[in-house]
Amino acid sequence: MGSGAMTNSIVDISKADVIVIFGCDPTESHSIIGSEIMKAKEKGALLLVVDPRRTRLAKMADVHLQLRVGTNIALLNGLVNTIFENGWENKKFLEERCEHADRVRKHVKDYPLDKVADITGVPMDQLKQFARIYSKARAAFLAYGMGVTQFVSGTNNVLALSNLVLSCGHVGRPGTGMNPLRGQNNVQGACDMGCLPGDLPGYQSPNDPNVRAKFERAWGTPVADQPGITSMNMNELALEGKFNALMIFGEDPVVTDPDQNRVARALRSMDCLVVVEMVMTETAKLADVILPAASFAEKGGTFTNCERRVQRVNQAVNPPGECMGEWQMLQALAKRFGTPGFDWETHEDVFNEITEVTPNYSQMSYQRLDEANGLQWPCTSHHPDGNSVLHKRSFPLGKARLMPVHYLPPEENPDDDYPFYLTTIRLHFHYGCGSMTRKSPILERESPEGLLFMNPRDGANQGLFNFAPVGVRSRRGYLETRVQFTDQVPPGLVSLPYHFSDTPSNQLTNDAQDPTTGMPELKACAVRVEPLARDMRPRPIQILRNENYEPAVEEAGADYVRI
Ligand SMILES: Nc1nc2c(c(=O)[nH]1)N[C@H]1C(S)=C(S)[C@@H](COP(=O)(O)OP(=O)(O)OC[C@H]3O[C@@H](n4cnc5c(=O)[nH]c(N)nc54)[C@H](O)[C@@H]3O)O[C@H]1N2
Ligand SMILES: Nc1nc2c(c(=O)[nH]1)N[C@H]1C(S)=C(S)[C@@H](COP(=O)(O)OP(=O)(O)OC[C@H]3O[C@@H](n4cnc5c(=O)[nH]c(N)nc54)[C@H](O)[C@@H]3O)O[C@H]1N2
Ligand SMILES: [Mo]
Repeated sequence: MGSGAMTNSIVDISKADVIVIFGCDPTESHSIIGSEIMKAKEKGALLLVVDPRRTRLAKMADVHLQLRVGTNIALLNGLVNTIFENGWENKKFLEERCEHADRVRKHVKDYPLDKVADITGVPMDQLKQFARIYSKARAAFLAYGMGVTQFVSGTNNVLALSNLVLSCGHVGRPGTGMNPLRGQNNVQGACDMGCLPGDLPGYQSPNDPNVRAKFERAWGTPVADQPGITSMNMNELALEGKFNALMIFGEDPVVTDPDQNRVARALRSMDCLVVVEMVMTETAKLADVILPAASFAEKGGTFTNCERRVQRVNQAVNPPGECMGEWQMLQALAKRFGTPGFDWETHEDVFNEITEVTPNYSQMSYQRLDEANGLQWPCTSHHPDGNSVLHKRSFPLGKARLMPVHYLPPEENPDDDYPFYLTTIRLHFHYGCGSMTRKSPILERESPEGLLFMNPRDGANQGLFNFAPVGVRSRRGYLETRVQFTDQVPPGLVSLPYHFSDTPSNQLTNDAQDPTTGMPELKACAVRVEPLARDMRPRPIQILRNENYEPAVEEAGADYVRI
C-alpha cells in the first residue's frame, strides 16, 4: 500500500461490524484499544482472532484461528484462495485500485484448504467461516502486531495480510482498514523522523539528490547518500571488529535484543559505548559514558501516536541535576563537531524545522496542535486539518499492489533435543526491558517474576507441578524460572514474557532476521524444559553468571511483593 502506519483511527473500532485481531494481544499491550474492542464486541461487532495462544480476546471471539506458530502465510494464502474460489472478492476495488490481483489469484491456488489445515493446524470449516465473515463485512477493522512482524518472514507476512485486505477492498473507509498497532508511545514519531537506517525524515530517500540538498540546507552538513545499518548488523560488524563506537538513546539491547550473550559480547568489543538513560540498565552497565536523560515529563516536544496523531508533550517538572532533552545533547555534540546547523533555541524551533522538511507534517505548528488536540498526518496544504483515514481515493504509489508470497517455516523448529516452540510475549503490568516498571512495588505485586507459561498436558508429561522450578535451555542460552500451567498456550508451545532482566527470555531467542527489515525472529525458537529439584529456588541470570545481583525492587518493597 506504500505506507507503514495505521490506515485508520482508534475511534474507527466503534464503526466496524467485523474486527480482526491478528497476532497482537491488545488487552495486554494496548489496553485503551483493547477496551474499545471489548465495547464494540458488546455492541454486536463480530470478533475474529488469529493467534496461537488463547488470549483474553480469543476467549471472547466469534472465531479464533489458533494456528501453529509461524504459519501466518499459509493461513493467509489459504483464506485469499477461498475468497477467490467462492467469488467473494471485491472485483470493483481490485480493478480500479489494485495491481497484480491475477498473479496472486493464481499463486494462492497452491494453498487449498486441506493443505492449509495440515500446515496451520486450523480446521477447514473455521478457515472458511473466517473467509466468509471477513469478506462480507460492511466495515472490517483489522489490527496486527508482533505476531506478524517478529519472524524471518515478517515482511512477507505483512504482504500476505495486505493481499487479504485488498482482495476484499477493506481499506480506505471509516471503520475499515489495516492497522499495525505501533509499540512505544512515540515509535511512529521516531520512524517519521528518519530513525530507520534507510530513510531521512518523512520517509524521504537519501538516494534522491533533491532530498539530500534540502537536508543539507537545513542541517548545514553533508548528508550520507547510503543507507545506515540495522542494530543487528551493528552487532555482527562489532564482533568482526569493523564497528567501534555506538551511542544509544533509551534502549536496553542486552535485555531486549535476541541472543543476549552475543549482544553483550558485541557491545563489550566496541571501543566506545555511550548510553543516554534515565535509570541504570543492563546495557548502561557496559557503557564507557552514561549521559543522564530528562524523562518525558521533564522536557518539551511532541509524540506521534499509533493513529498518526502528533501531540504536544508539555514539560511538567524541571529535570534533576544535569539531565537534559536528547535534542540538546545532539545539538551540543553537533556544535563540537563544528556543524553550523542545529542552531535551535527551543524545542519549538526543532518542531518548526520538522514541518519545513517533512511533507506530511508541513501544516502543523505548536499552536495548531494545541488548538486541535493533536493533528493526524498527512497534514498538508490539501488536508490542513489532517487525516483520520488513509488511502480514501488513492494509494501513495497510485494503485496498491498485491504480491505473491510463499510460506516458509521459522528458522528454528522443535526437534528431539529442543522439543518446544518458545514464543515471547508482553504482560499488562510491565513495560519493555522493565527498567521503569520493575521499580514500582504495585506493578511488581501484580507480576513479580518472569514465569514460563505451559499447557497443563505438557506439564504432566514432563512430570512437573504448577509453579515447579525449571531450567529453560536453547542452543544459545539457559535460564531458570517457575512454570505456570495455563490453557493460554497449546501443547507444544511455551511462552515467556520479555520484561525480566533476571529471567531474560532473550537468553534463549534466535537472532535470525527478516532479510528486508532486519527484524529478528523473537516469536519462535526451539527450547527444552528441564525440571529442577522440587525445593530449589530458580536462580536469577546474574547469579548463574556469578555477577552481583540486586533484586528489581528494594528489600522493603520485596517483602511486600513476594507471595
Ligand atoms: N503492558 C505493555 N504494553 C506494551 C508493551 C509492553 O512492554 N508492556 N510494549 C509495547 C511495544 S514496544 C509493542 S511493539 C507492542 C506489541 O504489542 P503486541 O503485538 O500485542 O505484543 P506481543 O505480546 O509481543 O505479541 C502479540 C501476539 O502475537 C502472537 N503470536 C505469536 N506467534 C504468532 C504467529 O505465528 N501468528 C500470529 N497470528 N500470532 C502470533 C502471540 O501469541 C501474542 O499474543 O506493545 C506495546 N505495549
Ligand atoms: N524476546 C523479545 N524481545 C523483544 C520483543 C519481544 O516481543 N520479545 N519486542 C521487541 C520490541 S517490539 C521492542 S520495541 C523492544 C523494546 O526494547 P527497548 O527499547 O530496549 O526497551 P524499553 O523498555 O521500551 O525502553 C528502553 C529504555 O528507555 C528508557 N527511557 C524511557 N524514556 C526515556 C527518555 O525520554 N529518554 C531516554 N534517553 N531514555 C528513556 C527507559 O529507562 C528504558 O531503560 O524490545 C524488543 N525485544
Ligand atoms: Mo515494539
